[in-house]
Amino acid sequence: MSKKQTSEFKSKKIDQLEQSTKDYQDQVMTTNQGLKVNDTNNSLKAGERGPTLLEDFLLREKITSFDHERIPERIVHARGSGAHGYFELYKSIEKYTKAGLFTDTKRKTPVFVRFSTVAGSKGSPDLARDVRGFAVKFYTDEGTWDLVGNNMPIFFIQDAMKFPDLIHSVKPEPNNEIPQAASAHDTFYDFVSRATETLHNHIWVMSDRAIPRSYRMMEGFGIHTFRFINKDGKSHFVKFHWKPVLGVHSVTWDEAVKINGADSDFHRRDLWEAIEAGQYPEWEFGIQVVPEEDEHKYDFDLLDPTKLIPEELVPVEIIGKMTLNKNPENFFAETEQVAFLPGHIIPGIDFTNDPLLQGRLFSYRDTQLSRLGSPNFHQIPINRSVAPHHNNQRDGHMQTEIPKGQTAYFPNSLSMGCPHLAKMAEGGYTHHQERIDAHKIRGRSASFSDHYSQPALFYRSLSSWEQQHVADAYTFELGKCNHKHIQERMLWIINQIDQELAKKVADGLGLTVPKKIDEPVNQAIGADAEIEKFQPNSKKQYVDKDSSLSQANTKFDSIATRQIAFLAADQFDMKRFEPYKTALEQAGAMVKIIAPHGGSITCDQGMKHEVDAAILTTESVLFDAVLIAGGQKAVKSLQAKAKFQKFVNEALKHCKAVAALGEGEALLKHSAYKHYEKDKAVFIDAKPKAFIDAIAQHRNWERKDKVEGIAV
Ligand code: HDE
Repeated sequence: MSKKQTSEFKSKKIDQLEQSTKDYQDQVMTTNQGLKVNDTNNSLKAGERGPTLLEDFLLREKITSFDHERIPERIVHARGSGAHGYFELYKSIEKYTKAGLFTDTKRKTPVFVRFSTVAGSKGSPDLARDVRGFAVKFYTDEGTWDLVGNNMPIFFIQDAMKFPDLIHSVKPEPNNEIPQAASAHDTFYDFVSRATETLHNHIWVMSDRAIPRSYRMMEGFGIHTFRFINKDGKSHFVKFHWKPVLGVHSVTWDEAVKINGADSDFHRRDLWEAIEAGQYPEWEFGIQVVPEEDEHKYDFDLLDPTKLIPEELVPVEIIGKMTLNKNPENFFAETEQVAFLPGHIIPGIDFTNDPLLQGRLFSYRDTQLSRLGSPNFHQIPINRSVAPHHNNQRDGHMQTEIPKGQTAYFPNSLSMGCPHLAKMAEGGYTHHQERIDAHKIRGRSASFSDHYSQPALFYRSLSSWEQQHVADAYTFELGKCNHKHIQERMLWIINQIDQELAKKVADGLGLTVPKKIDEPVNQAIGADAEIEKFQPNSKKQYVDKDSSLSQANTKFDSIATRQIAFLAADQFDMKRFEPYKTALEQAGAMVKIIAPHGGSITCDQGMKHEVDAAILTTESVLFDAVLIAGGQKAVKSLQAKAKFQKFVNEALKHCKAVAALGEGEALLKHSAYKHYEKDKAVFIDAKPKAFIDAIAQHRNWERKDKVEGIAV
């Protein structure tokens, strides 16, 4: 995280956007035609109590505009938040690619990023258990490149043909439109249990990755294998990675459920506020490169998007960094209208035959046509490339440019052949020449048929607390299903991934893991044969564990932007608080005063302190750590409101760092946690550094079993 004063880079994309930005300060109100308006409160009527007149063009303009101000929400990824920034290259990788942004270390390439959930509607809560979209638009000098990825390195399905089925199964059920932004329902598990290619992405969704602490604390992945092409035309396979500088951190499911109620914009607000505070989110950019000759070296197919390349096999090489340093000026104009297309590509990068990627190359342009309403969506300011565009495409709804000249075709002589074709030396895009000699078939490669090895690798690689969270998530999700045969089928399938996991889930559901799946419907749809095909012995173990898959191995070196609740009331002990406040803020954390009432409180030194939130308006789950004020009178006031005790209990239950100053220990003493004195993340009058180090650890999971019984 860099501070605002050290990073005020303004990109050429922002310069371009400023030309379309409108500022209404000190301006008189007008109609869209520039006519000055002196009354926008009353319609034109025949008499004060009479009917409104058809003549009222002011009413008509205002109401018509309002009537049409919604556009269709994205069919998936409807809920999202965006920000501007830039990409910097650490070192040239010209041996792999000729792409300018990856060879010119002097460039700062402007980007716009949109993070999203997948299943929920535009207004759904941020903390749904779901995959997160991580879409990056690079405005490069050679054209716009969109890397439209997710926060998980694999996808649910292998072929675009199944995407509508997947999405129909996870979206609210069609008869009653229930549930919103939730995968815990029958149709999803009916599908997942029958389309076992989904299992790998599915187990990631059961993990903590699906409930991030912040967009700023999650990884991003391009998922598909792409190609890099260097200036000699040589191709390498490549997978793209984003690694957050703050590390990968999540909340617990109990917190997620409560955050959704306490602040359903939790992630959106977090991103916005971090950027406004000058705590710019940063991700390092990494690549996994596989030489073409190694295409068939692995136990999985590089074209199969349900498989990752374990970092133990191919390490990620870090080559650059992305910084987000500017919030949008207008949500609709920028975040809503931005259109990402995997087909937006630049010289030096090319596609592979991954059948999911191939389908995406069609879908995204198609969907923008109904969402944004016209093939001219590239002219919307946020979508404009910084590289100039010239071609013979013309007209259509909302053409905002005025193409000059007599011709709109190629070849022509009347315009001297212009716009003329790019020569290779001028950077014309050419496709990698891959030799294809094949039968036209509707089918799938046998090399895609191992559905269990990588879910098992993922589960094996997790720490014990992460594994417990996965078991809890399966139990919760399946517990919400109403059909026993779906639950049992899922248990049978989880058992193929890990028997201990299946047993835990079965115990939670009050069921047993079935030995055989015997459903009448199986024969009809050929599912028995499918199950036979994917028996556990096909499970391979090409690596024992991959450390990059566990959040226990992430970074724990910063408390930048962490939210610290300081529970305080009038007459709190300022002398004890001051060194904490200074140390926490110097380390980049945000200290918020939570008091019995709003307005301000006065410390024992007679100074007034503005209250950030009255206890009534906030919740423990919105904070990363808790600091309890000292001072007899202040602590008495805190004890007089039961919600302060609940606040502390909840922080303890969620394994967060808690520090009490002086008399503040009384709140800990009365908490439901009896071992607080021996806990490595609970402090009484300790040095601020100890508290800071514990916050940087994110959570003290050693406490997990001891706080199971705390009822909050
Ligand atoms: Fe998408 N996806 N997707 N998807 N996707 C869309 O495009 C689609 C897939 C992803 O913030 C839609 O503009 C198909 C994989 C993100 O605006 C739509 C298939 C990955 C976003 C669409 C996939 C993604 C979308 C809806 C299977 C990760 C949000 C609105 C072949 C690599 C972008 C839109 C934003 C959005 C189709 C699979 C990521 C309908 C057909 C795999 C981050 O076109």
